[in-house]
Amino acid sequence: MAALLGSLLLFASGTLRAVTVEYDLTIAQQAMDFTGHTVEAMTVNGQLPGPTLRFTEGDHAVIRVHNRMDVETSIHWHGLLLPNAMDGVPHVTYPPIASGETFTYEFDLRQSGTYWYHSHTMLQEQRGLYGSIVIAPKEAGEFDGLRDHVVVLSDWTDEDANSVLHTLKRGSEWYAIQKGSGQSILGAARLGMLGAYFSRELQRMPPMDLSDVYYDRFLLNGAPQQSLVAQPGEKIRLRVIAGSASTFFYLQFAGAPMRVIAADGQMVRPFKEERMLIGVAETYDVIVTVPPEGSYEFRASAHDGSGHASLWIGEGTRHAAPDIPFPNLYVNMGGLKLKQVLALTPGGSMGMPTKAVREGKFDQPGMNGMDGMSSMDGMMMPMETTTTISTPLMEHSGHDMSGMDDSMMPMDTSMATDDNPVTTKSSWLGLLAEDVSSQAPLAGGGMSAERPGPPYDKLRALQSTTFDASKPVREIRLTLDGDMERYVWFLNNKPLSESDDIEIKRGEVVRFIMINRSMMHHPMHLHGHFFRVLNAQGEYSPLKHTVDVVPMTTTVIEFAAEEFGDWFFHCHLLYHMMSGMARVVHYQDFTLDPAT
Ligand SMILES: [Cu+2]
Repeated sequence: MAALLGSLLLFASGTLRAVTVEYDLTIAQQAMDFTGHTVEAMTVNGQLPGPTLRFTEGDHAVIRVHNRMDVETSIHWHGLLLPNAMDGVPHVTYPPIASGETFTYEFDLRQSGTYWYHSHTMLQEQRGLYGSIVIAPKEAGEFDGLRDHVVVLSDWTDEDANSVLHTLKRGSEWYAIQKGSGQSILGAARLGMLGAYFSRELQRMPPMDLSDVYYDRFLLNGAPQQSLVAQPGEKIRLRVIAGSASTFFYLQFAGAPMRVIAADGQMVRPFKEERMLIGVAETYDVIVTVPPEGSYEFRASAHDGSGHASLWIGEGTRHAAPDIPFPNLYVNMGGLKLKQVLALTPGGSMGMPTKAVREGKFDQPGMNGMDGMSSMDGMMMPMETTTTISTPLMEHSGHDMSGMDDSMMPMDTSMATDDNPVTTKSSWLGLLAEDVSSQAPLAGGGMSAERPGPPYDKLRALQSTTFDASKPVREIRLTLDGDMERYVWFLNNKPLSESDDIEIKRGEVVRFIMINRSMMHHPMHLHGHFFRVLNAQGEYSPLKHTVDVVPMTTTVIEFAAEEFGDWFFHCHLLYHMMSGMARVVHYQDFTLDPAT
């Protein structure tokens, strides 16, 4: 009895200590100018990105989201552990916030670190609905005395995002669907409407034109260039958030290598990095030390080389970060175009046929596949050179590769005179080009040292992250595929609309084996959980909420199924998510609120 009383008192005092922190976020359509043209953006409290929400671990958050737009909206808290009904995915965890309505989120903060929030409705994230979350730990750690500065990276196009997707799916009935349903595509999916939509698309959608879309600007806290006053010798903790819709960035500080201390909000054993790749929806905390004199550039370069955004730290003479070698590409595959090569999946499966996948042949983390590429012998393969081409900011024109040395052609030099450079006019093409060119079997040399992949093998958790060995393990194998001709993206060869939920049980350890048979990076995000990314650190494998599954590789993640609910699991490339690359992870016996 005494023990019981003791625990009750402890509980009571814990409750008393909890501080309630309240925010009001007003979402509105607002004219903004990033390019010299005024277009309508979507803002939070009149800002793009939205305000930084600051809390301390253990706080009770009350966040009222007011929708002043003429369309429905939603806000999802990316990376936060919270009750399912507070997760903010329309038609999955709650009804959308209708025009003129307010939704009040309320939850306890069970974690600390750098996170972010964004709309989960249609393509609104591309239009500006995102912002940062900083949660201080209950007890200050080694780095908490440092000054911190939030860095939200994003990509901007003046083009309406629906028209971007329309272009990607040219010939589709996207607008009809949108008008007809008046709901998000997720909602449509829940209603089973998308099956018909996609089957129509699969029959009649003509091939996309890769060169129609590009980003006008890359933004750092809402502008291409920012500066930060700092003292020589000062150490600053940058909380870097990739809030972009579809852009990965290379991060580099001109002053000295960065010290990486956290990934996806979780502290890791610190390590130094000269240049690092951040995937869409990931966060990294890095410490930079301001050199004795001058202003030093912290640069975020778009993965495809089409531009960058900068934070100039310190005052005086400017010292720029180096340009990153352009992802050069040479494609002439015996009449095949790049998009046709990419369209080889899932049919060709790039050397990873479904039968072999089912037999578990590709279950180990790391590089895979490409056996099937032998049928393409004699064709020119894309490749990456290490030539640095200095491109002016936002220069989208193609680059001339006529000076390319024949000896650099890895597979078929007989075609070297038939120069047919692919221009990198579009971000999409650039991303694709990068994906193709960075593949070891294709490029002959893998990702170059100057264009590294994600730094996952260096991420080491501070404590062991293994689970109780007595728990049952559920293993789920997922192939990541795409059909570029139709611009449909799949998990296990099915888009969201044609698939069942992924069912799991409370108390299990769930292991996802993700086998990427496509030529694109897919930053996969699981709502409401942290998962271990199995890597070189073994027992100390890091905990993340988003992981880039690199082209032609297998990534294995594990999580404890302890967060009851229906949780969205999807590729965080916005247009992939909207084109089918998503699932609902459903806990057995969980029932949705009927209003949802
Ligand atoms: Cu994807």
